[in-house]
Amino acid sequence: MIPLSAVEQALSCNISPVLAEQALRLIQRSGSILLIGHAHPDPDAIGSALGLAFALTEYGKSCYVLMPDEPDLGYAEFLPGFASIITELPDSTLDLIIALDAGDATRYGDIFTKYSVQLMGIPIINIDHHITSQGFGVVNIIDPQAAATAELLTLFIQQLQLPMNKNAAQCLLAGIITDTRSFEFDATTARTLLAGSLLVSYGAVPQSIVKPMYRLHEFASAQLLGLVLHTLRADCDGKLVWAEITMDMWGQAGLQPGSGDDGIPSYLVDVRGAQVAILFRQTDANSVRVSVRTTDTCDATAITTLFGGGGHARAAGCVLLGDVRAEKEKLLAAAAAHIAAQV
Ligand SMILES: [Mn+2]
Repeated sequence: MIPLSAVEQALSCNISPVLAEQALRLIQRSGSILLIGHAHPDPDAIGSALGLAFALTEYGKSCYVLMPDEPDLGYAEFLPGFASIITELPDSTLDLIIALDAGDATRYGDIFTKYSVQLMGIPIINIDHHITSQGFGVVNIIDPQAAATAELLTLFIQQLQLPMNKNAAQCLLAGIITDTRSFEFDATTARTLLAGSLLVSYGAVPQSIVKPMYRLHEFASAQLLGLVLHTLRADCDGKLVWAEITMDMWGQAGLQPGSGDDGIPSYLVDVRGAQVAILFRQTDANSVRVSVRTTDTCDATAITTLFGGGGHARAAGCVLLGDVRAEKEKLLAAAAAHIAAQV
């Protein structure tokens, strides 16, 4: 194995020493620690909580990993400890809360309202990487340079000299891989890769995360993709591409309407030259769900908000109701106008 001392060294001095010391003191004086993730938890929220719980358990602490919503069962395939996740507060004394992957108490579903009495007065360490986060704990470790909360926790564990182990490393690598889509997104830095390197040296296996997360799909979904690609169209010199899933396609592929189509919008936006990719999904006679993906300077929300939807610049959605045929034409015209408005 390649000696990692340089990597370990680079990862040991990233968090403010004052904050690291305060966090370590809170952890040391606590016997029982509650780790929580945000509403509709993604693998970064869950992997961060499970990963830190593995490290803190080895450090001698009793840990509970609580999520405000039932996590996607598919994540069990690559997250050790998944079965230990609880969605109700345990009936135990708690000394410390560590809130992960969101910087505002309201982002943790109903945890702080439903359990306001039980959680009152328990100190909170808040660890997050979102640029908009203010932090709501007594100790706030917020670093928007981190591509994932799991990257920040890798630094945290390293700097506080908490015990890293194979399970912790696997959970944290899952958080980093999913928040960067396998180290692809702009947020990925040299430090992100160093964190990944350290986690792999502890036994985390990238393929065991990447394959189930991004590549494996059901036979029925592959059949649906085949049907959808027959409807693929382009306009605006190939800058606008779209496709649709009609009502009968779900049945032909053996799927419930609205299921098994994950990844199709991303597939469409990867057509070379596409700036806006749209997938229309008819799930009943009177409504069409629309997924918009963009590249370059296009903003998906500039299109979806015109139709009462929302989302992010790269991925957004809306629902078309009423005369869905006419609404589809309107949305395509809005997309073409948005593309034409880019310089
Ligand atoms: Mn995250």
